[in-house]
Amino acid sequence: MLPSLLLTLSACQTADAPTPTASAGGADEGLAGIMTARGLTEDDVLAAAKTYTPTGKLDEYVIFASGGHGGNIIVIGVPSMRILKYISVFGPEPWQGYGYGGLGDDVLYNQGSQGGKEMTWGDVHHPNLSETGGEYDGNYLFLNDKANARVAVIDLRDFMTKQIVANPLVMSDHGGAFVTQNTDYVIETSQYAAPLGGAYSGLDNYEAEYRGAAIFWKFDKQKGRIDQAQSWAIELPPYAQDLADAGKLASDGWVYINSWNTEMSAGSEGKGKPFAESGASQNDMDYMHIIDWKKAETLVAAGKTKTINGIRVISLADAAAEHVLTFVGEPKSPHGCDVTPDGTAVVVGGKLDTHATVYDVAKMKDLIANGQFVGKDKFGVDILDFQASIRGQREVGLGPLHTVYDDKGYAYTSVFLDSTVVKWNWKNLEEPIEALGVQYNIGHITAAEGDTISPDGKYVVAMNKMSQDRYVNVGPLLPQSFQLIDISGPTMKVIYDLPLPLGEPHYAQMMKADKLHTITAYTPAGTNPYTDEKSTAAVASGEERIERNGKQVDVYMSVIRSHFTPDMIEVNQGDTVTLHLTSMEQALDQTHGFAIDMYNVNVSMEPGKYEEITFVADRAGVFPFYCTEFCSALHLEMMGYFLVKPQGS
Ligand code: CUK
Ligand code: CUA
Repeated sequence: MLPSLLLTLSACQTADAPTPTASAGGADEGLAGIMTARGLTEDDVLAAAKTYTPTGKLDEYVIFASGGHGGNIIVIGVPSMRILKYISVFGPEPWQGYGYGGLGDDVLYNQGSQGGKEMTWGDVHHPNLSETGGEYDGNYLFLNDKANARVAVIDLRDFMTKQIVANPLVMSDHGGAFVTQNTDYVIETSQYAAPLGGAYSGLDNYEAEYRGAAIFWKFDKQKGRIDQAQSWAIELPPYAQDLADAGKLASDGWVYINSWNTEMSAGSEGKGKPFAESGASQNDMDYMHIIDWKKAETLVAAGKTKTINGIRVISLADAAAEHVLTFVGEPKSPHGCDVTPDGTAVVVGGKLDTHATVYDVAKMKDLIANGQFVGKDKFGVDILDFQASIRGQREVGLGPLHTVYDDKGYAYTSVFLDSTVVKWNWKNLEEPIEALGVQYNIGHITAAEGDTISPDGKYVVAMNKMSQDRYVNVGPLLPQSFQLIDISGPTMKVIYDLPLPLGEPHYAQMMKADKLHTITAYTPAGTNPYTDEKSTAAVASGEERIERNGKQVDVYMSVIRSHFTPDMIEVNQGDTVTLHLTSMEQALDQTHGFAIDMYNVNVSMEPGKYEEITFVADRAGVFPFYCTEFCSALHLEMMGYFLVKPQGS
């Protein structure tokens, strides 16, 4: 294959380039010369040809990757692996002007506050795209914050965080933010148990009073927001719920959640007990939680709930009695929980096991419907027989975590301890596996259209925790590493390494880029991105003004290449100032910024955007304001003065 590739590439170059020589490595030396000089193999050149994207050409897929404790989303093009954007979600970010006085402050600091505390970071794990009929629809992206138990809604028309919902029940989440196949619900499940609602109780009461929960956030597709009043939750035992997945097609109406602490270890508690590390690893089996959410909906509708911190909760006792919640054993210290594209099976990987276990959805449904249980747990939840619930198990290596799927019936499992991606046939467990080494210690794995009912195959990405020797050493805090893997051929091949230097990605989803329907400007000019409507305070040219009402000063300002109108604002120290900014632009990429020196005020003014900033002019002096985006030849001149007269002058 390579000689023909070489010929093709050389032929393209011969018109105006010298003949390849084997000697040295300038750009004029032709492909063979460059290969020799750079020590490239045929596979390297093939990988480059598969990923290199010439200037002006667009990527076929976009990845939305969690930014881990960076609290953001990283948007990456595939196959080029070019980073396209960071979307700030749970932390302030200056480029997007998020968290520096503008309208986004309400989302970040008000909606996002927990227990009266402003949260300025998040630990994000599982981005999930909205779905219609089990396919990504390109409308919204949801994201969980493990650290502060929150869920965010990102609008994919403008890639902005539009809502943060603070979970009022649990202190920590992990299984989220997963969507049902028509995005009726965004699901968030707890991780570390605590008394629901945030009350105090000592660790001696762990079993009696600590709990987990699964929260079903109702998504209003019309408004593009979670409707908290229509949302509800299910109380769960304190078993450290882990990953979750929503059923689809054959399993629509069901949710599956792993757990890893059925021992109910609360750590050493300073009493010589084992750390959670071993305390939570005693049992050979933990419990997969099988949730019948359609039945749960009927309990909620019938008022069989208690209200905790404003949210309706189905009690653990009711959930057990009504088989809203049923358990089945899962080996050992399970982590990933991934429903197959057809919805007929759920694959679970055990961190301390060597198998991937394939649960059969139909068998589990029948066992529950027929009341065939092998016992109850301490909380009265019925347990299914493990062997009767599974199709089988496949040995995949040490420490299987997460599984994704292609279009040919193969599963791709990330195997942490072995540092491999293992391809196996989840319908024919006898078929030999293929293991590909990755660098190093893979966590999640993502596949093209992988969580839909029709994955594309083509690519998976290994999301590795360690990069070690892969990149130039940038100090002891190393980047994580994504490896793009071509799965279109008979064997898997790593074709690109991408360092991820801002947060530790956990999960990601990869969607066809042509499913996006992104805007290039807010229309009409003066549109508030958070209401989708033209602000009543937006101005047209000629309407700019400054209005004073006692100590309240309202500035109605237009923003257009290359000036702000008005460009001089004079107030008295102690005045409350509200700036109403209207971008008059509509042209592609004609973005301005607005920052006031020394006032920590900074917003981004994309074309047509309305922004609003309220602050107290508490420091007297002369403060230039200026445009932060290099928008024109006279960008530096796009400035003005904010004058604050000292008190009593
Ligand atoms: S988790 Cu991090 S690698 Cu939060 Cu989905 Cu498995
Ligand atoms: Cu507007 Cu620079």
